[in-house]
Amino acid sequence: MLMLYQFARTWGNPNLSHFCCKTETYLRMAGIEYDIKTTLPLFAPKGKLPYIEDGDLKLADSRFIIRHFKTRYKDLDQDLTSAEAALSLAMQRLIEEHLFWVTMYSRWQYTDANWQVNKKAIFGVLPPGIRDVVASIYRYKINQQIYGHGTGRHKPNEIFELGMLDVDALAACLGEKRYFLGDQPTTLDASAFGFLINTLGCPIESPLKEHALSKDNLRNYVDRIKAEYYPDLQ
Ligand SMILES: N[C@@H](CCC(=O)N[C@@H](CS)C(=O)NCC(=O)O)C(=O)O
Repeated sequence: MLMLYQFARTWGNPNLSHFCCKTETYLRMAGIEYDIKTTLPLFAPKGKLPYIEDGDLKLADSRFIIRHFKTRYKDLDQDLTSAEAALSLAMQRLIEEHLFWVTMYSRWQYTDANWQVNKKAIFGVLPPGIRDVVASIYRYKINQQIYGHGTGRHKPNEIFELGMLDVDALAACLGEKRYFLGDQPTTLDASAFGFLINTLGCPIESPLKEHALSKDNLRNYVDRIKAEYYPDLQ
């Protein structure tokens, strides 16, 4: 059985990790059978989650994992035109390489209250004796990443201004459609859902969350996809 390694479920959502939620949502949208093992990134082959094991194959990174799902099981993007496929890739990059960092800033740096919520959700599974030490080491490491990406060099209002532009673009791209590229779910929906639920549907408070919540179509989209593909979490 295909095994998905990811963080433990929390907050009543599929996953607190945008990338894990993206990967599991692809599996559900494509109707691929799988099992889950919960773990932490320090045990992952590339030091990040998710990763999968499928027979002898061990694969990390949601992009390579979904490429494997497409060739071995089901390609949700097979009916896209080349222009739609290009739009899908561009939007995924916006979501995963830009909006992601604004949400990371919100969780790991913006307020102490957010950090405490984030810390409990990720490191709460560790024994009390080492929990705080591991959390502090990771917080330092992730904050270095946020700075290295460039996002962490801006003022809070500037960071959120940039993230809100991403949210505006997503809201405009979705419009009143059922899915981002029409009537059927594609990889872009797996990605968008994974990141939107981790922006507007989780207990991390920020101007970015408030802005995303003000977009009725994005809020309804997240609620609809969660209800349709995660009835077990309702
Ligand atoms: N490009 C990777 C990104 C995965 C990623 O950044 N995972 C985060 C959780 S959302 C992680 O495990 N971070 C741990 C770390 O950076 O140490 C993918 O698409 O899977």
